[in-house]
Amino acid sequence: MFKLAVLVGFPRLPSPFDAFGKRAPLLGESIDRRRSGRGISGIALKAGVLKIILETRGVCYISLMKTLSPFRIILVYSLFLGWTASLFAMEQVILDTDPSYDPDDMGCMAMLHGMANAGELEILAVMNVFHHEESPLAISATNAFYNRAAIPVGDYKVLPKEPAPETNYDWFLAHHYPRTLATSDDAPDATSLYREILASAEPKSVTILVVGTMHNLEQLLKSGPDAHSPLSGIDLVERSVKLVASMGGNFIDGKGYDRTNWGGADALCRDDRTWACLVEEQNAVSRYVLEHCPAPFVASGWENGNGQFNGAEQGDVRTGQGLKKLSEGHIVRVAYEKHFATRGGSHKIDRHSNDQCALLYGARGARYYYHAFVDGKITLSPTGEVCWKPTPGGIQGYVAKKASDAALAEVIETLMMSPVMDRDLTAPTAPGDLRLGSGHAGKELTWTPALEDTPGNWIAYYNVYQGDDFLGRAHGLRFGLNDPVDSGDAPYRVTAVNVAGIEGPAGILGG
Ligand SMILES: [Ca+2]
Ligand SMILES: [Ca+2]
Repeated sequence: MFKLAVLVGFPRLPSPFDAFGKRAPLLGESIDRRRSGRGISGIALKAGVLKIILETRGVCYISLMKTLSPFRIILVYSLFLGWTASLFAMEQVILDTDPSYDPDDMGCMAMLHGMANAGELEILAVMNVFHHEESPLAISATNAFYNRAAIPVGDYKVLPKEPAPETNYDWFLAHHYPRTLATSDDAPDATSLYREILASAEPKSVTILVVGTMHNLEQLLKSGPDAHSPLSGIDLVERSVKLVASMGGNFIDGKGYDRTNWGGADALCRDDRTWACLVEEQNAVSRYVLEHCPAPFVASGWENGNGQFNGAEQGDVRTGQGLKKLSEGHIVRVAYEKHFATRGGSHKIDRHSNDQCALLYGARGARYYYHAFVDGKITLSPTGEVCWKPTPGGIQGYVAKKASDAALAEVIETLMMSPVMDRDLTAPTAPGDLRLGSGHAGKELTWTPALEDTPGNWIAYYNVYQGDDFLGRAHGLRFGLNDPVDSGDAPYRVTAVNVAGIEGPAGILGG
């Protein structure tokens, strides 16, 4: 395995720490990024491990090990494992999140960017489900902070937006960090973005990580054929989605009351804890998804991250305090500090990790972290009671902690502290094989994927032009031409844009 890593893995090593390059200005780009980025783990890697790896390229694993301190052996070992694993599986994920009152959503974004650095996964999009104007903007700022500003951000459009309280971290991030989204109106509708991405995805390839409520998922499942796909939402999810991993429920002994994203439960209502009462609308949304989702669905209940609640005695997985080791302007550290500033002070910022526990399973699988019970059916009652039963042919389940709370916390917090890679300034290749054809919704332009071979980076979307006219953005491999601008016989041009926002050369048709 290690020999394979040496021979095959090395050529895939990323060069994330190239000299700082020029980057396109983002909205509000006056922040001093030297203050706001790149934590100590990045510096340690830059100064040590990568230098060692590059200098010892071709040296066999054993002699390499002899030259390294135990600390570096662990780091190199994990790099080997990461890149070896990445040869076989590059997960493609969509994060569905509600950055607003809980900072664990920011912890999830940090974890995903860290796993993307190591080549474990690609973040196809981040969907916001919260009604704050600043929630999608905070997502955009976070992607920009990690030098992946072009990752598409979808938004739940059913409810009108309202401003976040100025004490909230989503408000602060939106007002203090550069971002690509100017307002939430600039974010595409999450349902449409989901459909466009899933329509071009490989069969059963996309993992949806839901760490907020399931309103976006409900809209997706209820959607009908549109310009992106002739399939219903349910058929599209069945075709393209590999797994839905959700933070929600309560599976202590396979049965209990939810108190989180699935609507809470009236059984937990107490005079001093009205927030734990059932939210009927949220409960109804979650029931719809659980009853109609055709893809494998696995939940991590509140007892995993926050099991020290209401006498459950399941243990908390506490993370966050390690963020204090990052630079003062690090966006995730700042989010945690702002969250706690009005809740006892920003000096102590560790908390339970419900969202991260669910995300860890969704992105990496059970590994040594969890026992996974995935061959059954979950039911959620109108009063918030959750029940899981093994069922022949069942594809729904839950995970229960296998590793210790401390071990899970260390895995999660280490990922939350992942370095910020330098911006990928090398452009993707041109899309290939442009064709005009007739799709289900009329005339359409299709192409084959462009390539982006800088490790830790990928194609975010495609720009479509006719002549000098910009026709629009495509989040897949097709673009409908039912409403083209009148550019006569001017050639069509399609370019790929990587997650860093660098646009490649055009594939050209006609002219
Ligand atoms: Ca959340
Ligand atoms: Ca590149």
